[in-house]
Amino acid sequence: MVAGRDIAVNAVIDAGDRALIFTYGTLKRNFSNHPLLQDLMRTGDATFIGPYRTAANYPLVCGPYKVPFLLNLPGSGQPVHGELYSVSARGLARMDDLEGIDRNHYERLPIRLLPAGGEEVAAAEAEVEAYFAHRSYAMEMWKKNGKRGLRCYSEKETIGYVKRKDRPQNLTFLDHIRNFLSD
Ligand code: PCA
Repeated sequence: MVAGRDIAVNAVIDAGDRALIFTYGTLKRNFSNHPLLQDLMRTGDATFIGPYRTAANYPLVCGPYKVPFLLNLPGSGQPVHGELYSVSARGLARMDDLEGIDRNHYERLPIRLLPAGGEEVAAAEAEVEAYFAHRSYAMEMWKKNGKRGLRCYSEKETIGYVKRKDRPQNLTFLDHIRNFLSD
């Protein structure tokens, strides 16, 4: 890490003791899990920082029920666009719960970002984390998608999206993933 870069980050994003989380899927504004962030923003446990994109290429793919997954295979795919939030410890715990961190659905890992728009912050970079597909199925998910990644999870990718409560309840999230991968 270059010292000058740290200073640039702090000048743009004063996150304090809050976590910086890059959202690329259903947590984004106007997508199905955004109400959690709205809740957190109401109580001051989350703040929208702005649109960002990944500094490196990453695969962004859809899995079962059109659930989006960022795969921790840097160099493959495209720069991925999303939204950056700062969140409190309490907010982060709720997001980790939603993303099944302790159930091996997703894993929260560091990612490097660049501002997606706005020339005035073009020199700044931010060190943040994102929810990646768990490593136990990431490579298979990439192959299953024909090694074609999206640049952005947009409205057209949500066609066919099935909310968690509307999925067969006798199967776990990981069961759905296994079925999708072996289909
Ligand atoms: N929610 C998280 C990870 C994938 C998803 O749908 C997000 O939006 O970043």
